[in-house]
Amino acid sequence: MRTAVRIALAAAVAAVPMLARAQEVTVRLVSAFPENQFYVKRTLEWVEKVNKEGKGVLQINFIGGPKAIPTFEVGKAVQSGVVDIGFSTGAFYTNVMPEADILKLSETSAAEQRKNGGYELINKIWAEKGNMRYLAKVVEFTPFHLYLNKKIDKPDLTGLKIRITPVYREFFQSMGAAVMTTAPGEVYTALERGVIDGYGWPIHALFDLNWQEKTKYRVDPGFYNAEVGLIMNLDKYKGLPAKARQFLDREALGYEKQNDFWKSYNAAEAKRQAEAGIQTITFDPATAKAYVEKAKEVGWEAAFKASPQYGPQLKKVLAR
Ligand code: 173
Repeated sequence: MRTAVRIALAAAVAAVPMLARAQEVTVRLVSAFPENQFYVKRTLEWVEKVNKEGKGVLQINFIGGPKAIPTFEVGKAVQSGVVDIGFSTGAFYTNVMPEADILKLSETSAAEQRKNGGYELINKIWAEKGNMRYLAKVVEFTPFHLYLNKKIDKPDLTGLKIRITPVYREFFQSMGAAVMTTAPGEVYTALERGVIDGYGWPIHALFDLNWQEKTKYRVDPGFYNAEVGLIMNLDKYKGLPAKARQFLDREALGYEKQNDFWKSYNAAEAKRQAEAGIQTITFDPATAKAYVEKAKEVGWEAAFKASPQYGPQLKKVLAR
């Protein structure tokens, strides 16, 4: 072959994958939860699957956890487009919009919210107030609990200092607690130094951060429903090529559809806590019922106050 022809051919062959690559979009993801948390490990497995199936279409680049962007700044980073996707719970980005924390009051499932208008409403609010697309909820069916190092015999937290996020604020304050907001990454040290007498946290993921070493009691029953989701900068989402956007929607929904996983995981985690020597504090049935009802009442009251516009609309699709 003549050199010129050979060069032209080689260029044509090289151009094929280049064209395919030109279509491929890479998005950047950060986690508001510490990298050593099981949540993140599970999400990275999902990212690996996405990247394998998304060759030539979409790739996700995991930037890191709170060392990259602090826990309570992830929402802002997604809103402004500093990063494309955030892995976070709503309680961590109430600085973007108070509605974010209302998702903890979900009694209907994410699957039900996809059908009852909830998913559309959430996306209307997230777009309008947060410049975000709510891609999927990937933690649910998970109650929060109060964990303590001092024993109580009734729902009275007077004189106790409790670590919170917005999730627990009004409820714990209604029981007389002094509260202190911290990111998950700071709880271990606060416990170790005796700065706090307890903390709010889901039934699971205590062991990820070694808190079992510094925790004596879990108060039962649990309350609310932990929500962790994937949120995306709206401009970035809208700007994706249609094929990439549809692929991402499908993959995110596939992740959400695995949420039943948490039911068995949570049962195993409760058992593991007992085996680690964490004792449960329980109340008589009437007190336990009143405790859960109070959480709910206080939660919705705060939600309506924080968002007179969307609180009532959210209640219609989240509450049973
Ligand atoms: O306690 C927390 O940090 C918190 O608000 C939360 C919310 C969802 C899942 C895990 C933790």
